[in-house]
Amino acid sequence: MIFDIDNETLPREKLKALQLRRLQAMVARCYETVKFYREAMDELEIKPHHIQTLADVKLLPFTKKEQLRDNYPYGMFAVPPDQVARVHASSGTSGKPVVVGYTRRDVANWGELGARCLGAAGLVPGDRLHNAYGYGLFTGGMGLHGSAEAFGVTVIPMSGGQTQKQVMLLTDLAPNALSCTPSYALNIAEEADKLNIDIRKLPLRVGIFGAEPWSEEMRYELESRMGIDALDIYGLTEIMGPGVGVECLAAKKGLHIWEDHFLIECVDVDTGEPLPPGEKGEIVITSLTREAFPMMRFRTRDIAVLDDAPCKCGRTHVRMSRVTGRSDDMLIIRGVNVFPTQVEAILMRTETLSPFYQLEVFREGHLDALRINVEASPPLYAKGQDYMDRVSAKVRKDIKDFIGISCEVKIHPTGAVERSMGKAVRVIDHRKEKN
Ligand code: DLL
Repeated sequence: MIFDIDNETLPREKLKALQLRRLQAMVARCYETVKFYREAMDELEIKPHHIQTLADVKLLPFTKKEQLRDNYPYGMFAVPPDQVARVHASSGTSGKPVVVGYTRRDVANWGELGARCLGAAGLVPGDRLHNAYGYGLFTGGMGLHGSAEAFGVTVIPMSGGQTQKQVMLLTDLAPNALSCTPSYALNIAEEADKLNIDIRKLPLRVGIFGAEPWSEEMRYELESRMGIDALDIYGLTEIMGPGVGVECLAAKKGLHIWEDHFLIECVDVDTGEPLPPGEKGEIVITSLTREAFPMMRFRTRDIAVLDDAPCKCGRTHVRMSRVTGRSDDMLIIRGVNVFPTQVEAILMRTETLSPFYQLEVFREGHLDALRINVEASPPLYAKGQDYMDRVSAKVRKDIKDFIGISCEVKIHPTGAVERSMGKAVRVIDHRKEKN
């Protein structure tokens, strides 16, 4: 269902004209109201009137996460405190979080864009959404909650954790859609198995999964295990929570980014130069309508590819491929670049393994070494160590053949790998530990 037919199917020429008008207004407002942006533009000798075409966006300075931290907590806000309706914040595991503000209109826009996402994912008003993203400063819970209310579905604000209770409510309240991270969905599916509940028999139809990288193989796992369509949703604290873009059920091929509200670029990670559609690079986002916390060319560090070909769902908004990973999650093992999702894809193609895994990186002498911890499916475990050794050798060979790295593959019994309640921790990097 298309929630906002006029805007979601706006012809691209009109969409671009709208983007330009909004970009010009946004740049002028940032220049006037946010000292950080004014100084950054002055340094490059760029004034708001230099933005004459959409391509001129490349004249503007990039904004990096460190700069947001430096302006903690309110330095990047573009409205007076009495106009800020709500704040959210990044998890801030490494230092101070980034605090982000929303005006009432920002909150309303977020709801509308989230509602578009629910429609694109195949929900219809009257459906029920079980929302298992965490509520709080993290944008997942409140974001999907607002989307559900704007769209007109019943929201079950479960939040993350209490996995047994999740299964009970999925069974008893009969929701049609589940929103959570893909890794947590797996955790829920496993809990249901333990409780002898067949999720595939429930009315659950759609999964709205995001907030962490996941692979097509993981989609297949979740869809077959839960009897649902699993769709990808994207968002980030600094720009707007979940709802910046979503996959449509019709094509299931890339996430439509709502371009009337966001100007999306893909740039070379090293040089920052814009790349044409079809080339893989870092996603850079400029918000076009945010009032409280406008963002100019935010370097997301997310690696993806853009595709502006028409989509069979009828939406005209550009599509972004799955995010394969963050540039800062990329491991460099003996000179080869590896994303955890690449390893995930291979593990999940190995049927005798369970889809729970974690990578450990450490130093062996002067070289980096990778250990992959993964769980055996119960039947594999029952077959004993010799058999598991053979599976492990096969996975090692596949990883060598497909990714090009040598690694150790350690197969553990069920439950050995930590279960995720939200974003899964895929990599433990012992190189960062002090000796
Ligand atoms: O994760 C917002 C969100 C909540 C998105 C619920 C989707 C669903 P942050 O905690 O700020 O915000 O993390 C943002 O998570 O830069 C990506 O690296 C990653 N990420 C988000 N969505 C996806 C996705 C929320 N669909 C960071 N695929 C982003 C891959 C994703 N990575």
